[in-house]
Amino acid sequence: MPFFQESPQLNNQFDDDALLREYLERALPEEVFRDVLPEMQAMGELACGALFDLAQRARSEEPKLVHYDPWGRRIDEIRVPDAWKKFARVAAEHGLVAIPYERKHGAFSRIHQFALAYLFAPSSCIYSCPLAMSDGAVKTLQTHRHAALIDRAVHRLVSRDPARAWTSGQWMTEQTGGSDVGLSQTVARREADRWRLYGKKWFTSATTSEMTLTLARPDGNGPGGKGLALFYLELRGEDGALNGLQINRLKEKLGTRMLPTAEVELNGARAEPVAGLSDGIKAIAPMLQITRTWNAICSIASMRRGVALARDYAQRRVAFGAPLARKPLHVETLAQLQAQLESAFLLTFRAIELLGREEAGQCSDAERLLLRLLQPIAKLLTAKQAVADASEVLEAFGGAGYVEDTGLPALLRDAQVLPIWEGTTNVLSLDALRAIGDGGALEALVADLVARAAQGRDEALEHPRSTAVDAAQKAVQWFRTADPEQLEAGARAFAMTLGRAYSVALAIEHAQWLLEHRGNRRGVAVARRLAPSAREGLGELASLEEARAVAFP
Ligand code: MFK
Repeated sequence: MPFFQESPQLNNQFDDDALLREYLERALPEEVFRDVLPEMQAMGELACGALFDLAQRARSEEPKLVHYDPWGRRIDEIRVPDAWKKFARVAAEHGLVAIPYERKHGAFSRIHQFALAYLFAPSSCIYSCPLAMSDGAVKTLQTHRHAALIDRAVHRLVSRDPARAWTSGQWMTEQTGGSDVGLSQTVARREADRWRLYGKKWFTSATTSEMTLTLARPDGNGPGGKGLALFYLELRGEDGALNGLQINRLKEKLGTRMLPTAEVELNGARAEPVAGLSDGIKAIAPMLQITRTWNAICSIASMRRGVALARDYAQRRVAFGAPLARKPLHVETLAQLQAQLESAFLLTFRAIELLGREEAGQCSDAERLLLRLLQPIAKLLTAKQAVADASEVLEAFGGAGYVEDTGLPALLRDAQVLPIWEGTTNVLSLDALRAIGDGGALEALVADLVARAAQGRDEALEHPRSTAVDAAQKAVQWFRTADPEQLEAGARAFAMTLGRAYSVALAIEHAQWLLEHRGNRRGVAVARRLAPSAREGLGELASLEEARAVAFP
């Protein structure tokens, strides 16, 4: 008899997700939970059904850049696969950008939005990217209270009507700039009462968007981020022609291949300042905070998709006389993947809870500081974990995980962008130091960690509690005694230690809730499994001299 392996199957991605359901029941008031439940179930069904099938079928399709029309006119048109348009339609109709601005559920609106995004993202071929930037653009225009631009763009960015909905880009990266955005060379000139931009943007994501926020240096301004200004730009004029832009080429990327990512040349593009004529990096920070939160959501969504597939496959695949689901070492591997997902999930949604409270005007000063610090920590930790987990998930499928037409390799390739865009792990680690430097954020994190860990009243939670509190206190002590060079060298280990210790505290809180409301000890097992991770990382750091000798032998 021929031997075939069975492909993994997905069930409704909401009904099937114990953690998401428990979290929403815990975090939302009962009437809000009841209200959002049908939307979650509908998105959970799309994510395992129509969208999943579409993403699987279309996964090898890519956007095309057409430079000329048949008669020789330069058009620089990016043509996207039909699947991409379908993802756009579903996203608009389900309000994935609109929900936090409609604010139907007050401070809980961000949880509502991001729980849906968590379900949508892994079946969307990275349509989450334009959604992230559009959300960030609304936030930024509203933060700067630019009435004319709000009037012009916001109702389109938050529209639930796919025919009216716009998306936004976020053009920051230049050849000279990269992470060091202050090196950007694009200039802004005032010409006949209009600002026009000249320069090259080296990476622009989802370049089919109708508008973008971007940075340029007004003539006469000094160097660095201070000399840049934040501009609003529409890609096409009323006649449909590009607005003083050329799209030079699409990038050949490792993953995210349905997402059009382009090099764009600005040859006098008309643009509008959003927030004065300097301090552009500071002005675009509200956008970064939102896109980095989306990045964390996409990271945990990728982890969740991987573990869902691997878990299902483990019931089907028989090897060495039994399904993998009965093999102790495989069970152990799946348990570790699930625990890591739970840790990253709780960290991300804690930042989201605070974001929702801040937007509803309910944040205390300490919560605002905590939010500022959790955003880079959640981004960097979840992104790194998503790559490691995707690699583990592929391995759980053996050779099938390495074969293109299973769709599994895309999990790993798409995950690899998560620690890169929106700030690399090192850039984000330094941003965590920047957030702490302003004063109060570290104290706020530790106080919240101690309070949450203290909720674990079950005896079995004592060890995770003391481990998390100890790790955080050691990290604080290290921070207070390190010199500037040590601080920079240790920034990544420090940020990760804080994030892991805080995640253990969140896992303890969740475990206690599960015990009390479900009589279920899974959360206790998760918290105990995660506890050792809080101790990783911040050991003795070598001196720079020593590190240099090793790094450059
Ligand atoms: C799927 C989900 C994700 C979707 C992704 C969307 C597509 C991808 C699009 C992109 O990838 S766009 C490119 C992303 N690029 C980056 O994220 C840049 C990475 N580099 C950094 O983040 C650097 O830290 C940074 C450029 C901000 C450092 O620049 P500087 O010149 O050293 O900044 P500086 O002088 O420290 O800060 C300037 C001001 O901004 C300061 O305010 P003050 O002038 O009042 O002192 C900072 O406090 C403030 N600032 C910087 N980062 C901030 C911030 N404020 C709040 N939050 C932050 N994160």
